[in-house]
Amino acid sequence: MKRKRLISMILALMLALCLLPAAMAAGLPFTDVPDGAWYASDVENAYLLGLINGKAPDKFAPDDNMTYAEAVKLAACMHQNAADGSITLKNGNPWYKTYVDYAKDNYIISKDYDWNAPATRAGYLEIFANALPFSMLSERNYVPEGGIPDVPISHPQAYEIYMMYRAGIVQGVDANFNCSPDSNIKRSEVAAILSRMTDPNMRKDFTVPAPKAPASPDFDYAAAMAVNEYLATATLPGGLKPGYTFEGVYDIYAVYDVDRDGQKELLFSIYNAPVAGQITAVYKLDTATGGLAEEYIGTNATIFLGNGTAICYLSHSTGLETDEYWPYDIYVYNKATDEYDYAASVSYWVKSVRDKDALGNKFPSDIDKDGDGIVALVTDADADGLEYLDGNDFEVWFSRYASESDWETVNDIGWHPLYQAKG
Ligand SMILES: [Ca+2]
Ligand SMILES: [Ca+2]
Repeated sequence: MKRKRLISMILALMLALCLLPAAMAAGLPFTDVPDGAWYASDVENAYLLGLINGKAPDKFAPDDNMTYAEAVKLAACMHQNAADGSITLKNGNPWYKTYVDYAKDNYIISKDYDWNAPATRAGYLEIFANALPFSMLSERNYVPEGGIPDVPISHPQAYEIYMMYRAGIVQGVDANFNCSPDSNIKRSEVAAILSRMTDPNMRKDFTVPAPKAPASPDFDYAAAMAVNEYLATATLPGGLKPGYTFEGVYDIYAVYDVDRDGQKELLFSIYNAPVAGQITAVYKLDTATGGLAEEYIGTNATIFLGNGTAICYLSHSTGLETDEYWPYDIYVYNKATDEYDYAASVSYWVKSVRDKDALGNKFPSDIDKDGDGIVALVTDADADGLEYLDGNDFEVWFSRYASESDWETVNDIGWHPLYQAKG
């Protein structure tokens, strides 16, 4: 908190002592930035800080669009300036290659864009939300999930767009806080974003109202309200309170079609909790009530495979295992009920850890046919009792849940931290 205030003060001093008087004396060289334009002070600020140039000595071209290549150059330079205090990046071949490489190396971007195409507002905000450390984009505005009317929670860039609203970097294109995510960003808007990102004094304070209830059940609305409820009361859909009062970035959420039925689900993974509350839960739209219904609940160490199998690593070992051979439950997605069913449990006995179990039974060397000192203990939901399996027998048994190729399909769930300014 103190440090943030200090940075603001330094910036304010810089502006007050040197930059602003110079600006007033010199003025902007641009003939196409009218004094009364909403973006005039932003252009002045961004230009004087060296963040953006004109398109010609006397033209800023405020209504022109910006390509993804130009956006990444700005983001890379802003990041380098914040990290090193100076900008040493130069053009490459093609000219934007050095900036793209820098942006990837520093986790500003994680994919390639259509570099010569004009950037959309959503694409631009996605890049710039990662151009400064999270701590320099801390939230100052209450923006409930779902509150930006044209950015539903399942929008691919929703997380970054909401972050930029909450940090006061953008406030939308109209009085209803619409974002217009698919329209192309203008250079005037770019100047405003650069100026507000660099100078916290330029950021905007506002509050976005709660989303309006839709006429008919809607996943995006139900998921957004569930996230808002968790942030407010640490309560999950159905009333489960897994952990502690929500206090910061510990828990994560995602919107993702994890069961691959063509519909997205809302996932929570909880870490800010006692061990029993450290869960991952999957919720689908309940079309009868318009709320959410639980589809899966297990530990927060669950891996969802693309074939519908979920491997749920348990929170405790049996004491006969190593980290490499940790016990897990297996769940299988049931298309008919649209829920995950418990299917089996697997634990291991690693002889080098203990050669007798808690009951004094000796390691079953007769079962360890391949002689590697490891046997699997398997419980099937539809069979009674524990069964020892070894080597190839275990591989054959396990293959009903996942083949080698199924492990290549592990869902890459785009988790995001849950955070929110207090409402
Ligand atoms: Ca789904
Ligand atoms: Ca073995």
